[in-house]
Amino acid sequence: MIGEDGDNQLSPFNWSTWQPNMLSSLVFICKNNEVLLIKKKTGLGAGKINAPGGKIEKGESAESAAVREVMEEVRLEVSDLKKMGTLKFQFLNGDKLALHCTVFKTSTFSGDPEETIEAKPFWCDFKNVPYKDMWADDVIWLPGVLDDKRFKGKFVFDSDEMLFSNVQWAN
Ligand code: 8DG
Repeated sequence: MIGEDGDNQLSPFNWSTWQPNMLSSLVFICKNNEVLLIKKKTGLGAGKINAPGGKIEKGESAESAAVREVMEEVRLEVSDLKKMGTLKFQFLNGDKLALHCTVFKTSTFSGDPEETIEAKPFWCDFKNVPYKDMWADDVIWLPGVLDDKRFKGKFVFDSDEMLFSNVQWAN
């Protein structure tokens, strides 16, 4: 079971009334000890290494958006997605994006990853994940997800700079 949110006094943001203004999903596709990552070419986080994923559209579930985004970005058909956790991001800059992201993992897919206009995919050994080229929070929770642990995380960002992080792992 995932524990209660323990708000840290140091957060520059009051989480008690937090509401997302955008929903998204991410999918970590695993094969043996490798995970499929992408160099994101467009949109939020362009230039960073991430997993396939993106916005949830009206009427979609997090899971169906995840399946659609993987097909759009890397041309793989994924199924049997396991929900590993949730991420809450509050950005203090610009439009003050308040983004909720559902993180999935699967090892069931068909096809070979292909580069698209949105993403350049590559398989990466769990031991060589390029955290320095990823969003600053990923190093906190992705190792646990690759190790099959479930979590909830919340983060405050000013552009690319992470000002606050709080991650709770399932017991
Ligand atoms: P679209 O394809 O949905 O139209 O738009 P996009 O620009 O490609 O993606 P988006 O909807 O803007 O979603 C941004 C993606 O980046 C979404 O999958 C969530 C993910 N993302 C963040 N912040 C972080 C982060 O700190 N770590 C990781 N791993 N992913 C993040 O927005």
